[in-house]
Formats: sequence, structure tokens, C-alpha cells
Amino acid sequence: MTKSALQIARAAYQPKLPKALKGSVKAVEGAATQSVADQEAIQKLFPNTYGMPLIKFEEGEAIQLPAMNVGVILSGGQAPGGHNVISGLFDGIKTLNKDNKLYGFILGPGGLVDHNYMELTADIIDEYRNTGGFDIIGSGRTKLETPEQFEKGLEIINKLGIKALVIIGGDDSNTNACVLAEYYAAKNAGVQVIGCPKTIDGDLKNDMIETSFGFDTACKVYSEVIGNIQRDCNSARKYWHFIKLMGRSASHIALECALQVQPNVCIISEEVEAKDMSLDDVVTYIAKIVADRAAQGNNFGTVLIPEGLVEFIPAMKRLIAELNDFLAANAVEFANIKRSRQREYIISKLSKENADIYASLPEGVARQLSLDRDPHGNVQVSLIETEKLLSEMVGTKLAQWKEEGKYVGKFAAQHHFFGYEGRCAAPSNYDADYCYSLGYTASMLIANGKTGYMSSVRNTTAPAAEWIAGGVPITMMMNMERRHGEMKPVIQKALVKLDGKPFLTFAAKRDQWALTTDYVYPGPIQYFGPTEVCDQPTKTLQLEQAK
Ligand code: FBP
Repeated sequence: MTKSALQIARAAYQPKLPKALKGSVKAVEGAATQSVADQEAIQKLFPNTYGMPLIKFEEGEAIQLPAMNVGVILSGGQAPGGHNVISGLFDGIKTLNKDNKLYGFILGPGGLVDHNYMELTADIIDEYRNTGGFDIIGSGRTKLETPEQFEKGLEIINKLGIKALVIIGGDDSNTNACVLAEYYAAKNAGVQVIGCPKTIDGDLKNDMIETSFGFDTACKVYSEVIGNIQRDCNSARKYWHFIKLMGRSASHIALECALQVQPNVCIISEEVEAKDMSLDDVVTYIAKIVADRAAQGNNFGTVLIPEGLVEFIPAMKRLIAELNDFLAANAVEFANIKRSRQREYIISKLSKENADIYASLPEGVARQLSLDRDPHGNVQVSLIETEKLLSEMVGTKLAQWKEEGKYVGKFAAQHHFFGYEGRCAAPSNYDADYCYSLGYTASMLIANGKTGYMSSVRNTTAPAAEWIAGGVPITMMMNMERRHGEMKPVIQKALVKLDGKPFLTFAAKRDQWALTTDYVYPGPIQYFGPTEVCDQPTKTLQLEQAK
């Protein structure tokens, strides 16, 4: 592999660990836990892994453990820092016993089922320390959910003498990790399952999980390029830039970027839903800002749009919910309908209100909603071109206002979608340290015989030495939700809280940012240099953790 100068310099970086993990470690058990909601139903589904206590690691006496083998899986979308979770896990198990071995399953959970694996030796691990990407073993979106898959997994686990499996994934993957932990516990298989909170989307967080890894780096990459666009835009003064940002349903990424770059407009899906806004309301809101800036002679600006927006417009949400249930119940019949007739077929099957909305959508958006689902049944929001949909509709509205004499100005739009370019960036110092600590913590949870836990590292706005490492029972984060037409236990997704400090800080400033050109240019991630340039966590985390 030919390495860049940065890669070579970065390989020497030693990620920081919480003080408690630096020597021998003991697990201190806290209070018993319960799920965030639907306690009775969750307890019934997870009789062996429900109600376990929180775990906190403290400095302790050295323990002697026999050698063990551990397996690791990268699941779902890439997020910066995955390689550091694996290197932290590797270093952790090697500290416990130098004969311990780590096996990586190739291309995600499918590797476990298909018995596709490799041993991760010190040489391999060293090649990937502090690098972005998941290419060390690859990732995939196979959903681990059936007893047949669990049994196939158990065959290879037993063959390789694996004592514990670490699943690095988002909310859906960790939900499946918990189901797997329960399954192996119920049959006394002697296999522990530990989860690690991954996703650039930032929506896997709660009181015990401060943030999912990758959010920090991805937001910094997007903010850098949005900042560059803003400077271009303020130089030429002729374009409105409509920028869609990845992040699935939640608007955490859009909100964090807005806090970093101070754009003219940022739409927050959760607010659109709370205010029961229609698509036309969103378009009118943007068009009004374009018109107000034009009245001051400023025919340029930036609009940030979260990729999940359409799912949050209440009328669209009702349409998606009916589509979900209908497609889950009629999958076979639908698969036999010719592609050219699918739109018409769906319109004929939906209720009147939803059929009318579906029929009014541009072809591409309609197809996205009904056809292209991921293996978890989610609408693939990153494929919907919301930025074009909105700019076209804003253009039409402005043309109408021009005729009515309400708008004088020129409107020319540019479109961007930032997502994939941020998911494999070299992890920021924050993510490099956080991920390494998460992986190391996972090894300590394994050493202490835990299963059904997620690795947790908290207090991360303080210096790394003061971070608090431990484990959270995954069942604690669960509630019952409707999926594919059935009620299922799932980890509750964290959406933007409209009464939370990050949103309130943005809301207090946005009217000013809309009219003045008060852009901030964060520049690229810095890995070396003064702490205030290199080590700052996201603004979201700083505001959430501010006392
Ligand atoms: P995860 O929940 O798997 O971490 O997804 C991250 C993500 O980047 C989302 O923001 C995006 O909607 C999706 O993956 C895109 O999926 P794909 O990589 O399959 O195109």
C-alpha cells in the first residue's frame, strides 16, 4: 500500500485512554437498569439480558485469565474511527493475555453467517491504526436476525474457539447484537456479544452513550467544505447553494454543521414535524429568505437540508407509513408488477389522501419511497434528491412572486450532497481517542464475562484521562416500534431535541444568519497543533455537556 505523508505521520499517533484503563482494571457494578419504555414487553423478550446493572471501570488488581479468542464485525455504513475500535480491542485483549487472538469477519455480519473471516495479527492492525475507512475487514448491511443465521454463526464461533463477538454498528446493528446475545445466553452457548456505538448520523446516543463515533469527523469534513462553498459564494455573489447532508432521519449532522458554519438557512426535520409544516411551508420559508436577501442586493446564500427531511413532513410521513405496511404485507405481489406499472399500481392501492400526495411527487422521489429500501426496510433517504426538489420549488415560487411584484432579484441554484466523502476520513483526534477507548473498553467487558452490553465512554468533553469507561446493557436503550408492519424491540433512535441546547442555540441565531452574511470558515481537520485547533469536540457535544 502506498501511503500519504499524513498517513505515515499519523500511524505514530498513540490514542489517549481514560486513566482508569491504563493499568489493571476492575468492573464496578451500578444500579440495575430497565428499558427506556415498554419494560414488560422488552423483559419478556430478553429474559436473560434484561435489567443488568451499569458497569464502570476503575483502576484495580491485575487478573490472570486463560487465553481466549475474540471475533469482530463492522456493520452498516462506514464511520471514521472503526479501525481504532479494532486496534483498541486488539491492544486490550493482548494486554490481558499475549496469546489472545482476534478474528475479523469479512464484509459485515454476512461474514459470520458465511464463515468468511481472517485473523487480525499485529502486523495487519499496525497498518490501519488511526486511518479512516472500514477496509481492514470491510462492512456490510446483512441483518442478523434469524435463528438459522445465529446457528450458522455459532458453528464458526465454536470452530475458532471464539469466546466473545464484538459488533460495531448503529442502532439497528446493536439491536441485532442484543438479540444475538440473548439467543446465545438462552442456550448457554458460552458466547458473549458486545456492541460498540457507531454511526456518522449521531442518532445513537442517550444518557450513557454521549455520541456515536464518526459523527465528530464527518461533521468536521462537511463543515470544511460548506465553509469553502460559503467563501466561494460570498466571492462571486451569484449562486444559492442547496446542500443536502447525510444523516438518515435525524438532523444532528445538519444542525452541527449549521452551528459550525452559520449558513443563511438550515432546515431541521424534527422542527418541521413538530410545527406540522407542509412541503409548501418549507419552500415558502426558504423563498422568503431568498427574497429578503435579494431586496438587500444579495442574490446568493447557502441552504442546509438534512437528508431525512421528506420523512418528517407529516403528510409525507403518513404516506411512508402506509407504504411501509402495504409493501411489507404485499411484497410478493408487488415484486411481480412490471416496473413501468408500479407507480400506477401503488396509487390504486393507497388511501385517497396518500394516493394524491404520491401522485403529485416527481417520478424519482416516488420511486425512492416505494422501491429502494435497505435490508432493514428503511427508505434510502440518501438517494432522494431533496436539494433539487426544494430548489426547483423555491424557483417556481420566486417566479410567481416576481409576477406579483413581490420579488426582485436573480435566482440561480447549485446543488451538492455531502455524505460519502465524510464517512471514511482519517479520524479526528477526538474520534481516534474515543474509538480506541471504546475498543479497549469492549475488551474489558469481555474479560469480565459481560454479554448484551454496549461499550460506553463518557465525560468526553473533558481531557481523555478523565473519561469514564464502562458498559451499558443494550436492553436499557430499547423500546417497541412498528417495523415491517410488526411490533419489534429496537434501540430508540435519538432525534434532535427541540428543547435541547444545540437546537436552541441555533434557533436564537438563525434569523440573524439568514440576512447578514456571517459565514464561518472552519477549514480542514487538524491533527497536529494547538489543542483549541486539534482537539475540540463537536459544538453539539459541548453544548449538550455544558453545565
Ligand atoms: P449507518 O446507520 O449504517 O451508520 O448509516 C450511515 C449512513 O451514512 C446514513 O447516513 C446514510 O443514509 C446511509 O448510511 C447510506 O447508506 P449506504 O452506505 O448503504 O448508501
